[in-house]
Amino acid sequence: MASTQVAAVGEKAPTKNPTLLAWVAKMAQMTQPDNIVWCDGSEEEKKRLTDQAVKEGILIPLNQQKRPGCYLHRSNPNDVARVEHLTFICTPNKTEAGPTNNWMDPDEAYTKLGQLFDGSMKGRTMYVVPYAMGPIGSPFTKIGVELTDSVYVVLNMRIMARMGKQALDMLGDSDDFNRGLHSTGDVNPDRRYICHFPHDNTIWSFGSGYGGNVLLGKKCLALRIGSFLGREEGWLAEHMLILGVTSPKGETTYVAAAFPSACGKTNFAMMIPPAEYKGWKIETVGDDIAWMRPGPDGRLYAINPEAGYFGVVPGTNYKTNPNAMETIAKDTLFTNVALTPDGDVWWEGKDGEVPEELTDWQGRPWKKGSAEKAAHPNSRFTAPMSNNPVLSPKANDPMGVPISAIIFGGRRSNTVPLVIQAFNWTHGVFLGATMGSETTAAATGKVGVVRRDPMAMLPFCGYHMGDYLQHWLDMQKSIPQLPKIFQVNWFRQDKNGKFVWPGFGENMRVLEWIVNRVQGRVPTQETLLGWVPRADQGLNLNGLDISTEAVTEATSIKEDEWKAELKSQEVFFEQLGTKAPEALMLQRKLLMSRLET
Ligand code: SAT
Ligand code: MN
Repeated sequence: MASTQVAAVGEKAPTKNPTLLAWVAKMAQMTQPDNIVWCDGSEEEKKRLTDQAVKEGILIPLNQQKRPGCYLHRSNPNDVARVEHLTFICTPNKTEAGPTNNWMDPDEAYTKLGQLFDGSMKGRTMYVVPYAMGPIGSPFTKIGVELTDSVYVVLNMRIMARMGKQALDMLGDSDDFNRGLHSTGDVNPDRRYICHFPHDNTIWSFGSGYGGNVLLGKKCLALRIGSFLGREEGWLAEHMLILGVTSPKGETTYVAAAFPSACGKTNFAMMIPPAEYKGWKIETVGDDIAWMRPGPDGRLYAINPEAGYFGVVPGTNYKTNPNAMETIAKDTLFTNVALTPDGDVWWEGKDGEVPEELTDWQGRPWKKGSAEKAAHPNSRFTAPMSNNPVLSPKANDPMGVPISAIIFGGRRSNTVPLVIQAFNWTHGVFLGATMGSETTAAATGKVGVVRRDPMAMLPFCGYHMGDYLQHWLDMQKSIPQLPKIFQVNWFRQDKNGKFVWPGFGENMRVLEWIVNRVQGRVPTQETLLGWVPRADQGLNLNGLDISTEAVTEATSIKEDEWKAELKSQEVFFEQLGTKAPEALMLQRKLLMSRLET
């Protein structure tokens, strides 16, 4: 880009922020876009960019009677999920990134990606997307600016974050913003890199157009860079939903819960309690990310930094998640679902009959009974949280909500019982640290293999996992009123491979027990793993169509399984080397001794 055009970056720009202008000019010099468009987040801009995306075939308008304001996007079939093997933490020192992250030297990464970005926006437009993660004006909120050549990214960022003028105004003249650079490149997996530079508050993403690889506010800023900042600044950036549960008496308890990608965070956050729970209410603060810090009253306060949901579509229906169905009824972008002949969307697990004929997620004709899935297993919706019928009135509260319970939940077909309460904070951190989960389609790679996924943060922790766990332990000192910690598993199976716990809305029963424990109301039973519901005064199973054997199976603790589990935990702790926190090693030893006696 010629220097006169670079000057135009400043002239057309709706800001005088010198750091921002200089950085945009520098990035434009490298990527050489034909145009630079500063996004303001207005309705007019949304319409203009949507029309343009439709004209270019990036978005397919859906039947506007059936789904007003909704569009379908088909990504490149080689680009359908996060790519963990191509995601890097670039710290000067490899140890800082730790053994669970891919590492690249920052100089090497800037050079390598610089070559890819060099001229990558020629013939394209660079969109400057200022965005806020967190409510405007909140002391928790962080500002980011993403430069992207993808109109799909702009339209998604507009839903997922508070984007445009409001973010730019909040930034003012400050130089404290995340510098995100994204180019779709030629969508070649051999030239795909998602690089994080935590010391520079910078993210460079090249060669993808999909989800968590490119919506840089989400996993990249809110979790990887966020966790790094959280450690420096004394807070926690977590892969957690946040919900408020209100009892018929009007008492509201806020809960944060970590589950790996595609394990039901969105469903849990929007759950409708079963008929038995008349008068109870669940409200969503967030469905994926929680930023938590100690508040002035000694409690731990959480905000959801996002403004929308990027949820898994397959399996969503009026039984599993009616509120999600309402949320995606309008103003939603669908990615990689199937298209019906009348211009609606379809996916495996949707309510009603399977249509005879569809266009599949790759745009190919599809017939009922076909062996191939019509929608990609990781197909997604991007929907504004304001569409959610049970959005918490606190979702935009700049101070966030006080968290009384933290839940850790993996996807485990065996070993881990339905619910356990940790003995104390350190033991709770141990439960979170030793979480295992079977892999899902949310990341490329084999599905269904158990991997250690501490706090569901394995793919999202921006520094050494051992230091991260120590940070969790250290946070105890700055939270006088600690939340209680729990572990759950909705995914236990019997020997025929059938889920023993019905899950979804019925998880309300487990949540009620958690609330009762937090409020100090029910007695409990001690086991070697932690506190569990008592057989007599424990889980409310009234009106639940489930056999006693199934409940026994769901809640059972099998010592042989736990001996194997401890072995696999050992491998994980060994990986952390000298950074494995002593307190957690001791927890492991205590559990081992309880198992042996
Ligand atoms: O593609 S995303 O990373 O945003 C979704 C997920 O894996 O949770
Ligand atoms: Mn997630």
